[in-house]
Amino acid sequence: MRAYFSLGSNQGDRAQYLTLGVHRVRGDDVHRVSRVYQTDPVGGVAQDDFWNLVLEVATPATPRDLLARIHDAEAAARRTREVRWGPRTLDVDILWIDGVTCDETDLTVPHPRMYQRRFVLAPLRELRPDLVSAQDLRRADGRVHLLGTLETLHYTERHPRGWNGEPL
Ligand code: A4P
Ligand code: MG
Repeated sequence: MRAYFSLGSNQGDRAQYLTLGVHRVRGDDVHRVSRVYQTDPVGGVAQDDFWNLVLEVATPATPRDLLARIHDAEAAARRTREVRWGPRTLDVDILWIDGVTCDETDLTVPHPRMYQRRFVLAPLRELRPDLVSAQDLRRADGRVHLLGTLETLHYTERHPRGWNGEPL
C-alpha cells in the first residue's frame, strides 16, 4: 500500500530537517519525493516561510506504525536544537493512505485539512495527479513557490552564494 506524508520546516537548516524527515519516515521502504515549495505560513503567529514537500512510501507498515515513524522523525529533529514555541524544525503529517480511512483522535486519515492547503496539494499533485485536480489546487489557500529538488536545496542552503561564488 502507498502512504503520503506532508513534511514542513520553517526553522534552522530547512533542507537538513526535511532530509532527516524523509530518511526517518521512509525507513527501508521504496519511496518517491516531490520537489520542495517555499510556502506562506498558514495559521498561527507571524513566522518565516515554510519549505514543504510530500513523501510517498510503498510500505507494509500499519497506519499506527506510520504514526510512530512521524513522531520519531519529529523527535529526532527537535532534539538537535533547543525546543521552543513557535516555528518548527520539522512537522510531519500523514495525508493519505491508499484504501485506508481512520477516524480516531490521534489519527485521522485522510488528513482533514489537506484540500484547504496549497502547500499540501501542489507537491502531492506531482506524485498523484489523480488525487488533486487543477481546480482543487486553485481553490486551496496560501501562496506556494517552487524551489527545486531537495538535493539541490541541500547545497544552496549551506552555500548561499551558489556553487561558483555568485550571489543566488
Ligand atoms: N494526528 C491526527 N491525525 C493525524 C495525521 N493524519 N497525521 C494527531 C499526523 N498527525 C495526526 O500533531 C498533533 C497530533 O495530531 C499528533 O500527535 C497526532 O496524533 P502535531 O504535529 O503534534 O501538532 P501540530 O502540527 O501543531 O498540529 P496539526 O494539526 O498537525 O497542525 P497542522 O494543521 O499540520 O499545521 N504552513 C505552511 N505553509 N506549511 C506547513 O507545513 N504546517 C502547520 C502545521 C501550520 N502552517 C503551515 C504548515
Ligand atoms: Mg502536524
